[in-house]
Amino acid sequence: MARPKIALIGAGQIGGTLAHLVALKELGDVVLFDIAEGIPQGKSLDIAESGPVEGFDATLKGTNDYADIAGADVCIVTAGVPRKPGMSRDDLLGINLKVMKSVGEGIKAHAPDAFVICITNPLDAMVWALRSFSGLPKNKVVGMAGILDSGRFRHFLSLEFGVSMRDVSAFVLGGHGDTMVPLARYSTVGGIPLPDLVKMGWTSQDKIDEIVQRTRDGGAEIVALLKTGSAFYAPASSAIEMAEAYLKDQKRVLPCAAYVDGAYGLKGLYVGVPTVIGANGIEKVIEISLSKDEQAMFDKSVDAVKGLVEACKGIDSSLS
Ligand code: A3D
Repeated sequence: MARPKIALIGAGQIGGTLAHLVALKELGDVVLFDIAEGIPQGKSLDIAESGPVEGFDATLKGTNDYADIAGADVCIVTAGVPRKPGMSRDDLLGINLKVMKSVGEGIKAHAPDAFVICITNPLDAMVWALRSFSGLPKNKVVGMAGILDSGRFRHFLSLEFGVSMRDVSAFVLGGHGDTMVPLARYSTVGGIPLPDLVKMGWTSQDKIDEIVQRTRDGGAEIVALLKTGSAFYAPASSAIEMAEAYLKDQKRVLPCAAYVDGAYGLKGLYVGVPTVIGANGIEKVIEISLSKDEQAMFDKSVDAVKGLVEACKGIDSSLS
């Protein structure tokens, strides 16, 4: 059986890291696409030359031609511009919307059967636009954010409790922005929910509140440190987890920016929710019950996403 073909649209910081991870994990052969000439070719060759040392079997091809992504099983989209210190994700909307148009048309023409994972910011609006421009089925186009946001939450919690990150699970809902909703009630250490851990005296509510805020600001914390771009290692790992769930039909329960129509009272909006990912893409959107306060935070986050979607429609009249 032929190896899966994985097209990475955008060969910048995340794209290059994705290519390396795909090869190291032997998930398939890589086509690395970018409009910048030489970058995808150079990165692909560099990673391929690590193959004899790492001992992986995968081919890597760098390209500036969409025809090379033909028949891809998975496309991971990072094309566009990342933010710089002082910028919000939303400041990227105008420029990245144009990029989504060309990427969506490229995927539509050459890889219409792919499972498409969008990472470009502002995430929830860009994945919505990419889905519209590509015309692909809604269960096959999804955004990566929840795994990263909950990964950050898990990391900070493991530091607070002094336990393995593997034993910490965490839940983040809503849009990938300042209004994201980390849910303490559904986050656990060794299966024990955070509110119970506060009652047990292992931590304090103030500490949890601090960690929730640090999670919300997790992207900005890295941007402020790097100064020249945004996070790329953890975002790449998170998207790879989604690609692997699809390629191996793992039925993983993963938080993603999925198309929600009906659940959570939403009518056709991309927003971060728990999902099941398997061979059919997004196979299920899991609707959890929310307390009054949680619902209010979720509604605020949804409103922020709706505002960005409306802004996209204002810029490009072909979107509806
Ligand atoms: P960067 O290293 O700048 O790479 C972006 C690449 O896109 C560059 O190589 C560009 O040449 C390329 N590009 C620009 N326009 C096009 C086009 N029309 N077609 C193809 N390629 C193009 O950025 P990065 O890899 O650090 O980040 C990529 C995106 O991911 C940015 O929008 C970030 O804001 C976003 N991001 C999202 C998350 C989430 O959690 C959702 C996290 C981190 C970064």
